[in-house]
Amino acid sequence: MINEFAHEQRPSRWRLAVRRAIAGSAVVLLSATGVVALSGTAHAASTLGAAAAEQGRYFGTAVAANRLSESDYTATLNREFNSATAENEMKWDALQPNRGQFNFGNADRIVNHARGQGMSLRGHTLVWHSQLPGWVGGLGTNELRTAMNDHISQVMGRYRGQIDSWDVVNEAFEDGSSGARRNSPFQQRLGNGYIEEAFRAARAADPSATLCYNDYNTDGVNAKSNAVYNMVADFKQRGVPIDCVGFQSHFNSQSPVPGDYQQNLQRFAALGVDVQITELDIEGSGTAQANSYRTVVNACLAISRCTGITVWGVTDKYSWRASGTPLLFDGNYNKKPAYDAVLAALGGTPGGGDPGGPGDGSCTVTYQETDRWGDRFNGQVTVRAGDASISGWTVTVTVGSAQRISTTWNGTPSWDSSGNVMTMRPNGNGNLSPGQSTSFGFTVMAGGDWSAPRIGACVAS
Ligand code: G2I
Repeated sequence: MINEFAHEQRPSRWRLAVRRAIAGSAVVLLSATGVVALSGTAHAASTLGAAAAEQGRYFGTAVAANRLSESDYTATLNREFNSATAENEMKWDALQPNRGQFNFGNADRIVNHARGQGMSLRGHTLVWHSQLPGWVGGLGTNELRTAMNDHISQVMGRYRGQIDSWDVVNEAFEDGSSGARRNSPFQQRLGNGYIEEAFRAARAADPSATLCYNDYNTDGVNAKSNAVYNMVADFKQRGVPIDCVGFQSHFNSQSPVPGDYQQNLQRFAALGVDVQITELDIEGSGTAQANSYRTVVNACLAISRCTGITVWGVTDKYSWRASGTPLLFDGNYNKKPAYDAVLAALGGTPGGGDPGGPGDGSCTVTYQETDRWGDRFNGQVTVRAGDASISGWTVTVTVGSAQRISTTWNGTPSWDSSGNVMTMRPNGNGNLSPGQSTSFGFTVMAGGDWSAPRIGACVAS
């Protein structure tokens, strides 16, 4: 209960970071979670992520682990997006193919990549009837309940504090006019209460994560979205921990952006949950596709509780429906008209005209504690270039008087006379292209003080 209350009272980790980034102040700010994001933005944003951040939102994409080795894919991902969702790697069949046997390798690859780039993460998905390994469907009621709760606690526990939002339950309602729950193994064995149970288990597993219900064909007001709406209203009224509703937003000519899209998302937000656009893709091309994307972005921007947008892939060529060319980059990673429309709707301006150069760029920093032992912890600072390339950066790290930095890596440190203020400069990693990031790290001997170091604003050169 205390956790639910605390959650209600404060914005998500992402929101905090965004607000602080926008503040752009040189004053050192430290969030409750120990994540710091500071910037001195001087340019109109020229990437989706940077433009969305200036609107207090994230702009993310689904990521496939096996594409991260393709340099064009990764360059586009890193440059344009500031949030990532594993397209398949966090589904039940990928993570726990046999009971009690967890395979976190591919999920870890995505988490590590995203965090290394300073991106936030959406977790997709814990309880879903699809991509469910055979052993789950064969369990009886009690066993299934145990397995569901175990899966939630193991998976969310592994990534506790690292994943901003989780799709706790996915696609639990039938299509069409019935408004009924989908007849999944969970529904059959555990009954209507399984959704509530999953959300309660999720809150216990990571009290700071934003917990979402996620579905498709719920984008406009219809029987299915009404059923979800009634469930969310009931959960809020009874104190069942739900923080967010995800609207997948897979559109094509048979299923275009509904005329009441904004109104529908708004009525959910009015229940006291965040709304997120979680799997956006719109089949088509040219101006028509661009117009539909613009409508979606404008709807989100018009709703203060619409906290971000995720598109369901980086490039058309790897889309789950590639023939419909539904994404923002074509198969050669060229920006499509839909990209230009989204960037403009977010208030950004196309880049390319600004070659950057010394003193022209800006950078931001984020801090994370990456390890902790009995007497010490490791910290990592990620430095990310803004909209122009930079050729150098300077960041100060101030530790408490009882603390001492014993080791550093990937940077060139210098110290003030007290020994508590370290000024870090590059060690061969000073040249960053727009949106690119690098990290340096250090070990802090805690001396009994486990508070996070204060990270100064990034100064670019
Ligand atoms: O179907 C579109 C999305 C609808 N909402 C939930 C999402 O999780 C879902 O994503 C898609 C992925 O984009 C596909 O990539 O989910 C599909 C499965 O339900 C994914 O397709 C699977 C194929 O079915 C597998 O054969 C394949 O091995 O992708 C796997 C990895 O490429």
